Amino acid sequence: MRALARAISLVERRDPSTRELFETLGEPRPETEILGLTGAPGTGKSTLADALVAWHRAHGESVAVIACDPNSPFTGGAIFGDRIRMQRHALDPDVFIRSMGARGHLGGLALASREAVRLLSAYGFDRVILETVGVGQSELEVAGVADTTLLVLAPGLGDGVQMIKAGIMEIADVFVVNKADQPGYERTVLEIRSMLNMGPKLPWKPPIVATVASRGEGIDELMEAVARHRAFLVSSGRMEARRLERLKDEAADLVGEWSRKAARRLLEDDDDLAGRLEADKAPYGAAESILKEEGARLVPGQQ
Ligand SMILES: Nc1nc2c(ncn2[C@@H]2O[C@H](COP(=O)(O)OP(=O)(O)OP(=O)(O)O)[C@@H](O)[C@H]2O)c(=O)[nH]1
Ligand SMILES: [Mg+2]
Repeated sequence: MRALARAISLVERRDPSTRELFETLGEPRPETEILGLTGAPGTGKSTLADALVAWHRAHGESVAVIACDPNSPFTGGAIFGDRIRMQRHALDPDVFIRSMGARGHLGGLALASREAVRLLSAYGFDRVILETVGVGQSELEVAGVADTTLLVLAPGLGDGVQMIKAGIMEIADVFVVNKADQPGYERTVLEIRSMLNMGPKLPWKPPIVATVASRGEGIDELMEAVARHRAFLVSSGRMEARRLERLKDEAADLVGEWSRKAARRLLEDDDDLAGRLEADKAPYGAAESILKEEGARLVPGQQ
């Protein structure tokens, strides 16, 4: 468990030494179910994650939760509110919970969470839950890591408008209307339903499930919806397709991560490049020549 935590810290720091590890570990085991939890702040994602952990443990499954915070540069797995909330699982060896911040660039958190999933899967966890805050770009990327993405909404937070704005409808495989004990819950369900009806007909119609996460209510129905989505992914061949898409995303993100770091170093060290920037008064020529002429040196460990 300690080695696992350390490996996740290396991944979070984007340490190049992890490459060796992943060349040995390969892809996550196909039987590991990866669940994404996203939604606006305060909708109850962490409370729901806690309820899901309890549900999985009651069904004899081991479960890991990674709380991704795109707004934090580096959490180092520090103890914060969510972990304290989940302390009832603290002594359970079949539960692993930690937070992860976003370091570096866009795509960094997606890469880190994908690699964390690989580690957790190799370690043997049956289920991995990725919680991300909000509905911005990096959260969408993290959602792309999951097999099934749950979009969590709560009544009275004006989420309907927010969803359309962020174009987030497409990433929801299951809609969760949490805080169903609060007034306005029927209205939120109606809003989602009418939005779904306005959109194009899709082969998977995302179900809407009501929960009261704080009391553990609706979790059976929710997990049933998740299982149905998974069965759909497998039977339609989308599971396989998603895995390849994810590898494409990862490869592109790695090109970004590697080349950005190395280019910054080259630009510091190379007087010709600096001279070029000063002459051009524009970045394009220097950027192009770095990619064309220094390609091999952009790969970590190749300079
Ligand atoms: N009434 C009610 N309150 C809930 C329910 N689920 C969560 N809450 C409360 O809503 C508040 C926010 O819950 P969190 O689980 O922290 O929400 P979150 O989405 O993780 O929030 P961020 O991590 O800040 O984005 C807490 O005070 C919870 O106790 C619910 O089903 N009903
Ligand atoms: Mg939370």
